[in-house]
This record gives sequence, C-alpha cells and structure tokens, in this order.
Amino acid sequence: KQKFAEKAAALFQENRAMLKEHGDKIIDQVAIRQLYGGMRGMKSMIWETSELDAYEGIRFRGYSIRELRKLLPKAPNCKEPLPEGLFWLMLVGEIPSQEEVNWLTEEWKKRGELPARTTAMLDAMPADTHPMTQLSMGILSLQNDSVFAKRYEEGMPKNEYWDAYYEDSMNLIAKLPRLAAYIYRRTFHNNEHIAADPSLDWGANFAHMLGISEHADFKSLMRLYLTIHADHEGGNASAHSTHLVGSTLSDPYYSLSGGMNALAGPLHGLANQEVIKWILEMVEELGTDTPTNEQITEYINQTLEAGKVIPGYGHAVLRQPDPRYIAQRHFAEEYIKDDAIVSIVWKLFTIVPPILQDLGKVKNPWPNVDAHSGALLMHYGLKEFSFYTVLFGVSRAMGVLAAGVWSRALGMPLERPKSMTSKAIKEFLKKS
Ligand code: FCX
Repeated sequence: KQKFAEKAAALFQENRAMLKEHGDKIIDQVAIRQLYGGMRGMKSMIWETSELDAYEGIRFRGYSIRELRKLLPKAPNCKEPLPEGLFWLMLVGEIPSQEEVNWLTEEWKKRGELPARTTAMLDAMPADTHPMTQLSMGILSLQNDSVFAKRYEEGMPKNEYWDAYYEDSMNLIAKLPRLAAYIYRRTFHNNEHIAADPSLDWGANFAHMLGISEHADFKSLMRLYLTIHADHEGGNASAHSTHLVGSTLSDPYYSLSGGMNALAGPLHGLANQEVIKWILEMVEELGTDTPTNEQITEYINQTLEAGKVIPGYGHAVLRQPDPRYIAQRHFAEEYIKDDAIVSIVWKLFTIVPPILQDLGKVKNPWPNVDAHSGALLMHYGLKEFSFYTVLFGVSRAMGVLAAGVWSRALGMPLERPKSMTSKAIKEFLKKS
C-alpha cells in the first residue's frame, strides 16, 4: 500500500503538469464508422495496468505472458506463476519479490471469510441459476461491508478515495475463490462444501475448494489460468464496465458486479463455455472423439451456415493467435498432450482460420483465450462448463480492481462520452 501510494502520488503530479502543457494535443480522430462499430480502436481512456498490442498480445506493465511465466514468483514445485504476483505487478508496477508475494498471499487469507448472509442468499436461489448470475449477486451481497461506501458517507476527502478502494478491492479479491467455490459446490455437488486450506496460496486454495482434483498439476493450471485471464487493457467489455461504474464513485462491489455482467455475454467471457459446448456437441453428433479433418470442416461450415459464430475464434483487437491461448497450449503439451478434446482443440487451430479467412469479413481468424481453456479444465474433471466463466471472472477481478485503485488515485472523473443520433449524423454529412 505504501509503495502504491508513493508511485500514485508521483504520477498524479506528473500527469497534472503534462496535462497543463499538452492537454489540448490531438491524440486520435473519430470516424463515423467507429460510432456505429463499437468504438473499435478509439483511444478514449487511461488504463495503467496492461496494454494490448494487436500482434504481440497483452503486456502487463510491459511484460508479456511468456516473460511473466519466467519472472513472477512461484509456489514450491510449480512452474507457473503465483497470480498474487501479477496483482502486485499491476498495482505497484514492479515484479514483486517472493517475500512480497508471500505477504500478499497471507493478507488475502486473513480477508477471505464469506459472511453468512452471502451463503444464505445463494442457498435461497434455484440451483439452476446460472453460475455467473450467482457470482454477480454474491459480489453484490458483500457490498454491505464496503469500506469505500462507509467512508464516503462519513465525508471522506477525494485524496483518500484510492485508500478505501484499495481496502475493498483487497477484501473482495480475497473472498472471490471462496464465493466461486461455494457457487460451484452448491450448484453441482449437493451443497457439500470443502473448507479452505490455510497452508495453500490463493490459486491452489481455490483449486482445493472446488474439490475436483487434488492433483498438483490442477493447482498449477489454476495458478496459470488465474494469471493469464486477469487483464486485457481497459476497453474490453468487463474492464470497461467496471471502470464506468467505478467512475460514478460506486464502490468496488457495485463496479465488479457490473463488470461480471458484461463478462457473462457469449461474445466475451461466456465464449469459454460456448467453445466446449460446441466441441462436445460435435463429438456427439459425429459419434467419435477422434474426428477427421473433413468431419471437423463440415461441422464448422454447418455452424456458419446456421448464422452462428465459431466460439473461441476472432477478436476485436488481436490480429494474431492470442498469447493466452499459446500459454495454455504449452501447458497442455507438457502435461496432457494425449487428451482427445485437447487434440480436437489443436486440430481446430489449423482448420478454422482458413475457413474464417475465406468469409472475407472476419478481421482476425485466429483463436482467442477461450478456445483452449475448457479442454484443460475438462481433463482434470471440471466438466460443468456453465461454471467456466466464473473462473474467468475471479481472475479478471484482479486486473479491473487494480486498475480501479489507480483510477481513484489519479482522480479520474465521471465517465461521460458524447452520443449522437443517426439524424444528427445525416445533418453533419449535409454540412460537410
Ligand atoms: N465466427 C464467425 N464469424 C465471425 C467470427 C467467428 N469467430 N468472428 C468475427 N466474425 C464475423 C462477425 O460476426 C462480423 O460479422 P457481421 O459483419 O456479419 O456482423 C464480421 O466477422 C466482422 O467481425 P470482426 O470485426 O472480425 O470482429 P468483432 O470485433 O466485431 O468481434 C468478436 C469480435 C470476439 C466478438 C468475434 O470475433 C466473435 O464473435 N468471436 C466468437 C466469440 C468469442 O470467441 N468471443 C471471445 C472473445 C475474447 F477473447 C473474450 O472476450 O473472451
């Protein structure tokens, strides 16, 4: 917290001076196409924690996923990074030491308990409520304890916003694995729960509480999964929603719940459930888990002819295979290369892109993060794919909340862009 405070105060002053001198410089232009086209490519916000390059993929504070898998501190006997280290990096801007990460692990353990009202609320919901609905509502049920909301009501001055936002974010991230595991066990395992193991780190403890496999490799997978899904710069729908809600000075609970509602859409985070559902339906339809290239091609064409998208392929920004996909592929190559579903995922990598390219309209024919994740989870026994987006959400919370702390520290105002009507566009065209 102290390290963050020093860095944030320095950047606040620096930005003030920079804006005084350069605030009126034009950094981008807006075409009419972008107003109708989901604002693709429009530079429109500040996001400190990560930046996306269309060809290289995501970099967290300048570090690629490949670099982070080497540089971030690890648990004993595990090759994958501890996600706690990524949170530290996003917040503080420096690769943490092992001691610093251990401190964070311990801190989240202390803050991890769920209040009884949250589990009571979840228990009162129909078991077939989508896990993402349960996650969003579970997060909101924690809002009663918001430090930010309480201190705001008591008259907190602006220069303390970040401090209260930080406390809430730390509390919320600490609780998310327990909340998510509770949702999983109540929905799919007769409401039989597994107590947290105080000897485990954040990601491994989550794996343990899910109760699928005590295999060390599954714990490694969880650490990797929770690291790579954390952030994808500010414009993606879950990050931008969290940012927008937070800009009204809604507290982190309201903000993250909003972000999770955006993540629940099939064009965004829900694509991870859609991918595996689509693959399993293919296996069932063809009656084999070793389909030929011709059979897969036929199935892809059927999907496209039905007017549907190929889940897990394409991206609004990326124009190369997603490095988050590649990281998961490397994991699969090392640990589970003979898995039948993984083999299908790899075949799709060669078959889908030329087909999408031939459509002539798809800007990125390559796989995104969601194309691979389900096959890995299935292998270890996490087969209930309607839960997959919750895993994405637990990870995404780290990025969007770290960014939220920065937004409050930098004094970001209420977000309020300008909209236009089609009539106004016509009038503009007449005049131009
Ligand atoms: N299959 C079929 N058609 C596709 C496609 C796909 N995988 N990806 C894009 N297209 C189509 C679009 O639907 C659009 O068609 P239209 O002009 O008839 O409406 C056209 O190609 C141009 O779209 P494009 O500019 O390439 O892509 P967008 O930026 O509009 O959309 C997403 C990006 C990700 C929404 C799109 O590629 C898609 O629907 N992919 C499948 C869903 C998916 O995997 N989402 C997860 C994305 C991400 F990684 C995440 O957030 O988790």
